[in-house]
Amino acid sequence: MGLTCQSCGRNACRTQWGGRAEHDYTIALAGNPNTGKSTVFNALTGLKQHTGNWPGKTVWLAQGYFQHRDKMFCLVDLPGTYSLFATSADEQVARDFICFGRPDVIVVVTDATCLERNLNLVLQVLEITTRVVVCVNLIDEAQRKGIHVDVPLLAQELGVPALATAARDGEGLPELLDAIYAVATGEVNPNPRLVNYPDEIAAAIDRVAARIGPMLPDGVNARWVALGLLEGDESILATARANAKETQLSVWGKEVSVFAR
Ligand SMILES: Nc1nc2c(ncn2[C@@H]2O[C@H](COP(=O)(O)OP(=O)(O)OP(=O)(O)O)[C@@H](O)[C@H]2O)c(=O)[nH]1
Ligand SMILES: [Mg+2]
Repeated sequence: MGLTCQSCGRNACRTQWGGRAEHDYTIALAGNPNTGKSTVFNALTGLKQHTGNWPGKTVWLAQGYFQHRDKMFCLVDLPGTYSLFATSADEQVARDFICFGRPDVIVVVTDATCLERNLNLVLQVLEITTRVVVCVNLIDEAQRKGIHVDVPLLAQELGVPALATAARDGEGLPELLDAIYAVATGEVNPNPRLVNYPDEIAAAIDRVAARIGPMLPDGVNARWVALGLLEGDESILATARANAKETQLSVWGKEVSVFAR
């Protein structure tokens, strides 16, 4: 079975967990390649997972489940990506899920040994949603290399929860679970710092976002799609064009069927 935004998204959890519908949340694990996403995924989900091929792409995604306190969570392990301005098929799958899959929380797994490079993706994700948790992984490697990361300051600067983990050893994972829970349930409402664009660009984003906003389903950030279009992101344009007819009715609608092709 292929994994789609529908099968991986909130609806999937509702279907698979039946009566627990109102307690389910979908969490996406995003991050640069090799930051430990799958290690976090395996530690949190254990064997309760399955993989599927993203429709139309030879990209495998893993989807698994875990319970924390009174809530059931569906976790999706995304391919590594440096940027949401996607180039490879892997990156497009990650981009599509982050932008259009409407996860309740996005955990960006970063590498503490080269945090600066990883923050590019973090800032891009913060453009899309406020519901972000930053996981500063490989903190043990950083310590070994004499790199100190001031994680509380990072959280303060970004405006979202951030915590240190050494996922291979399970360190910091209880705190990560608490942060995911807090953001998913709304106990914590992050207030991320956003990029300030020059007035001309900000005005263009507003204009495009106002035009495309009505075509997008709830929870899809029109501002981000506008940014992608203004960047000339061919894959976003192609997605929009390929579905131009349905777009008038329900493309990028609740079913997000555009990705099942
Ligand atoms: N020292 C240390 N190694 C880790 C940690 N987390 C993961 N690793 C190791 O880092 C390597 C990459 O981990 P993965 O979980 O495969 O990384 P990934 O982000 O899923 O990689 P891609 O899916 O290829 O993007 C593996 O060898 C892990 O064992 C950690 O906290 N500390
Ligand atoms: Mg992986």
